[in-house]
Amino acid sequence: MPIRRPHLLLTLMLAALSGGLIQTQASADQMDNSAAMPAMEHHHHDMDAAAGTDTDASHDRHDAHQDAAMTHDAHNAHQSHMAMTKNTGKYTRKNGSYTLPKVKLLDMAGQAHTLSDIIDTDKPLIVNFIFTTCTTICPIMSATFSQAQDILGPELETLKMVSISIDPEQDTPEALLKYALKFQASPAWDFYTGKIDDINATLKAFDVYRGDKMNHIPVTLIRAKRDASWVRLEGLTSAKDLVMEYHQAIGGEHFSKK
Ligand SMILES: [Cu+2]
Repeated sequence: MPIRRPHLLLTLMLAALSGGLIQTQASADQMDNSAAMPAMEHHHHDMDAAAGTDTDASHDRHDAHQDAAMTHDAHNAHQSHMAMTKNTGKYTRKNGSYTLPKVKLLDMAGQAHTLSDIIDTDKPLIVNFIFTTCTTICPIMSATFSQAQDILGPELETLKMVSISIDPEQDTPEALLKYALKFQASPAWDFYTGKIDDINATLKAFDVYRGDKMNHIPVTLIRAKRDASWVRLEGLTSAKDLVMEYHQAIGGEHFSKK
């Protein structure tokens, strides 16, 4: 597969190597699964399933596998997710303005950045909220971001895409790194995690906090520039729709140059 960010792969391999020096049995198992190149190949399949329209088969398998373990509430949330995944291409759009908390988030290398440093950029922003172990809407949203990169092409250099984890306990910087590689994230697309309180404060500020990751909603936020209000898309967009919404949001001054 084409690796858009060879430096990410290198970081991942270095992380695996340094982990190897002080490995426990559990981490050794993890490394075996994650660091080896052949393991990456399996992810293609996941992504293809997520990107395609017919994911019913994987849903059924997923339902069967989850039924035993899930609580009633979680199961209901899961079912509503399943309903949502069948609605790709139906979304709502509204404007939003959000007051962001003074928190720090961690990038894929484990470096801390203030949320305002991440968000306060002159580049247009596209932001979503995901967790790497999600088997429902997040792989679809991430495949959409991945495909949007292809549509945007050279225009990618003029914008920033940001995915913020809603599951900071599972989503270590290394987990995000693997996820970024799986979805062929370009240098324009960054992933962040952080301390639970900081992540929750961030999610609350963007009105995407739903108390439990199983209840999360598909939200994509687009901001044309620093002082502009946000365009809030709720629901699953196709990559084409996302790019169309992005171009609409950044408006004439960028768009008319094309
Ligand atoms: Cu999800």
